[in-house]
Amino acid sequence: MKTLFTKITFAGILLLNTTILFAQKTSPDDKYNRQEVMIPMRDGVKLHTVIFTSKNQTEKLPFLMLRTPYGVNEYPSPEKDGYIKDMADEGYIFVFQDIRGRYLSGGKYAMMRFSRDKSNPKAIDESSDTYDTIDWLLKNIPNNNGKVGMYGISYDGWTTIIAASDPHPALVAVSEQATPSDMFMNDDLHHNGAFRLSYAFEYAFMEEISKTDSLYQFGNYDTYDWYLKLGPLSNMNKKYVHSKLPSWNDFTTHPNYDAYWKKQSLDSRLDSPRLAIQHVSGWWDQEDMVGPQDAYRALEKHDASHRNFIVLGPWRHGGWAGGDGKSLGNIKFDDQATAAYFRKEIQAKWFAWYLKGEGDGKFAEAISFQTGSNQWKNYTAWPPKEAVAKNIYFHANGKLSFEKPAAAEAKPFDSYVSDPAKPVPYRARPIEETYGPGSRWYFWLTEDQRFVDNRPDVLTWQTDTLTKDVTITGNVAAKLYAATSGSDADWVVKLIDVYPQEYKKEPKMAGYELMIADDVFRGRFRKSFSSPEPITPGKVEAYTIDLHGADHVFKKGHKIMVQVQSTWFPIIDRNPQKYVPNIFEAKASDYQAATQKVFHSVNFASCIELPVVE
Ligand code: PG9
Repeated sequence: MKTLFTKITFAGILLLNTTILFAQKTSPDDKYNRQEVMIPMRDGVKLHTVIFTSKNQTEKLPFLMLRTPYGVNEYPSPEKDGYIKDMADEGYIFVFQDIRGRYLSGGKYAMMRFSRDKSNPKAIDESSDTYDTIDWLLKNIPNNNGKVGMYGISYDGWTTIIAASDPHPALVAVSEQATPSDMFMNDDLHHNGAFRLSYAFEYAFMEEISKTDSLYQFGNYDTYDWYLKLGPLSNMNKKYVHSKLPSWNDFTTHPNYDAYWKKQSLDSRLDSPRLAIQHVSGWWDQEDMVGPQDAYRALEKHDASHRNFIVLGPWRHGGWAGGDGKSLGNIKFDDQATAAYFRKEIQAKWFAWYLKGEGDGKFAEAISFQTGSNQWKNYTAWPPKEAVAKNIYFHANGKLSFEKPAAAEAKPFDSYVSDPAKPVPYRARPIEETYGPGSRWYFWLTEDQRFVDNRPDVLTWQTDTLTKDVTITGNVAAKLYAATSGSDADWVVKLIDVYPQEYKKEPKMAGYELMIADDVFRGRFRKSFSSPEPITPGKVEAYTIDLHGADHVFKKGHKIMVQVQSTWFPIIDRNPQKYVPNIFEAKASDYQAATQKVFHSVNFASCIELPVVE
């Protein structure tokens, strides 16, 4: 993404059908000179690049580069861009590039292009394009100090880490922020094999229908209705996009975790950190929360020279790039400017040290803004070793407790009917187009979960009022024992912090239900993500669902809640609940209601594994 902030304005730009919001590219009071160049790559394709050099440059400076599919032509002079202002004040040579096939660059675009065949010297990929660009910059832009850093959010975070996986020797430090790591397991396109329908479709359309970003015209403000009326996924090509979106076509032909997804994943592309790498992730990142945690974990295994670091904060996707970060949606962080702090104290100091040798070079292995207590913490490892795994169990009568269910419990399960004809909305309707005007997409993970409390197809368990703080720092997982009357099922699990019913600190937040960790699991993949299998109707199966990292204090006086449901629409497509080999080819008649049972008995003790710090 350009940054979240420009993406919000992106809708405005489209509505005006013009770029007048940023029409003035330079102004006399700018602190930087701007030049636009077309840099040749090894296969002859030229990439459009905007370079800003300081008007008062007195010493040799390093480059700071960002490569993006979202168009760089309107980027303002760096001191006017809040995301990098702190660094602009310090002085760098800033480089912004349209990646191959996007906006003003030549060549053909491929969404998350695969790595090249290195035996072919003319073969290209994002790392070779970065390499060729750096080579050109070092030779053609005077007064550089021979060092390059890269940064960027999301797609731009991905181009950053891909550059770092096969780097030019001058690339010495990167800050990858919200990179996706594995589009089948986490991040934008799927979670645990469940397809992120609305995001995947709207993003593929935005990037692939033309060289510049464009929104799909739904003609229906509440896209919940539109996606429901769409019916089976095969209607997308039949009725609407007629096979024009290469990525959508790939989604439909790769419904399982096959070589296509494995080749694309970072796991298969990262070995050891070859330069200093900072990973940045937001606790409520609605697009790529897991990617940086995953990339950090993959590299950390081989980080002999201590060059791999992670920063975790209370942010939405890219939320650290602008604004002060004192709040997110309805959630406030005790007046702490978390985003401004990141930019000045973490991001700027990181690059100052690695690119200019300024500062003390002391960076904690993991820096986290712990939510609930609202404090910055430094850890020597992520997840920290101090946390002890402790299960919090589901019980009859909607109770949740650290005690295991006893033999005597009355009812061994709770149940609900999940009907694909009436799926649970993932956020309160209307569900505006993801990047459409007035969209509340950016904050949905912090939305009050009371909006589904009264639904018969959402189960809830909660603790008594906590008599002391419960701190969780590390990875959270759900262990679900569940059965379905169908032959496939999705399981959505949400770990929630319930605010006190009387909340003097902020009365309108009384009783608020804030998601702390959550995810969906597509039942067919319980044994293997590559070879799905039907579920035997009625059979109790065990599901382990990774709910990823959290650093949160459930405060004394709050309650801990868990919700389970089987639809989360339309961010997740509807599971037909009748097993079909490829859901993209399911017929309307395959979509069937099913009775779901979630067990809480001695033998089938569903629980959430919490990383508790005493
Ligand atoms: N989340 C966006 C994205 C990244 C990579 C692939 C597909 C989508 C983004 O904000 O760039």
